[in-house]
Amino acid sequence: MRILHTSDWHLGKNLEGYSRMDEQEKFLEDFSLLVDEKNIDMVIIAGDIYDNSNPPARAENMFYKSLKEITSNGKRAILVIAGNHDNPDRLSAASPIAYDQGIFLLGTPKSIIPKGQYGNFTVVDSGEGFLEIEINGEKAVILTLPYPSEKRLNEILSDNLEDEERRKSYSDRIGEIFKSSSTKFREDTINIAVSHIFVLGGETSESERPIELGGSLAVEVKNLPDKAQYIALGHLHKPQAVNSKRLKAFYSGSPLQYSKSEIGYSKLCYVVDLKPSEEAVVEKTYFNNYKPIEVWKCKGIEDALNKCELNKDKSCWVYLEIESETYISQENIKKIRDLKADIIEIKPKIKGLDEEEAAFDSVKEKSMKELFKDYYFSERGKEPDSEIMDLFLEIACEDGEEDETKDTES
Ligand SMILES: [Mn+2]
Repeated sequence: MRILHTSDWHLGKNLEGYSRMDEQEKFLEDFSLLVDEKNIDMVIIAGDIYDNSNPPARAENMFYKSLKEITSNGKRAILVIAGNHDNPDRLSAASPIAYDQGIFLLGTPKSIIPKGQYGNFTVVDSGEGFLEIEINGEKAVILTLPYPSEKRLNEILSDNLEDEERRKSYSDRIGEIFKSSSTKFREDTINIAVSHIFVLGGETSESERPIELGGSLAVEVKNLPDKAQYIALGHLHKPQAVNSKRLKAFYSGSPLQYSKSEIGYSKLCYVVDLKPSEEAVVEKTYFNNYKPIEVWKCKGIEDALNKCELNKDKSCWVYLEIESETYISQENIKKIRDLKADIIEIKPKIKGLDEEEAAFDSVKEKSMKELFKDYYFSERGKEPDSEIMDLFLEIACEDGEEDETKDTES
């Protein structure tokens, strides 16, 4: 059996207000071709399909369109689990029409795929946290753990565990779940697991919303299912293997660069060949990068203008850092933005001052209203209209009433 492991598509995501959906569409077109080329039996998407729980219609549309292409009328299985960015119920809501195509959309750790025929495949056994599927004469037992928030985790455990069990650390509780579902693994089956969790020791980027707060939602390597031949993970945006000599556990990472901390390496997915009781053969397959994120370090305004002129037709997102004696005038900011599209940020590097001092130096003489105007201009290349100005002043003048409710998981 040959599977393809990917994750963290984050469809609908913006980069500081700029939509990435054109790039995401290109990725999806390439991806459909790739699964054909590589003769993939089953595609596994390990969570964070969308960037948030209420994705734009265009993002949902491109997701369904590519699922349809990938599955090719139920000839190729697709297994999708929810990540911490997805709304689990919404993700699995399309199941009634997805099932016929051999597409499985799992929202929560409690989700169960009923036994039966799906497209060209048979789910011969299933329950909370696992399914056994027959694909072209081969059988695979798949442990499924969609993003286990503390709340969702308690929902599975609350029925049959004592208080003390429930107090166990998050990692141990995940370990218990895998231990119990691992009993479904057999010697005559392909044995794999899929989840969206943060494994302790993983290398993070700036574009993941942290799953763990203060480390409490991190999972230790010892709590992963060690009998699995391959563990397909989602959450970290840099592709990487979990640091373990025994396990083949991988983060595929996101298909696109979603922050400037993701510039230094290529994006990819894993193609994995599996046979019962044999070691998995894992191969990297790299994605195209249609619009890289770049940081341009410029010696001064002239240098910045030159770079923009030279690269004005290049497709890329740019963070401009300009060495300067003083802050950068609105006139120059406008010149730069007129020359080159998709400049995300223009940041002066003022000699002899650290960043904070520099920012303070240029702002201390101005009123809040002027500062907002400057900021708006630097971001949008135009002055804010009166409606936006009024709204800003209204908000800014409300005395420090902060929203205390913080959503840590959706
Ligand atoms: Mn993610």
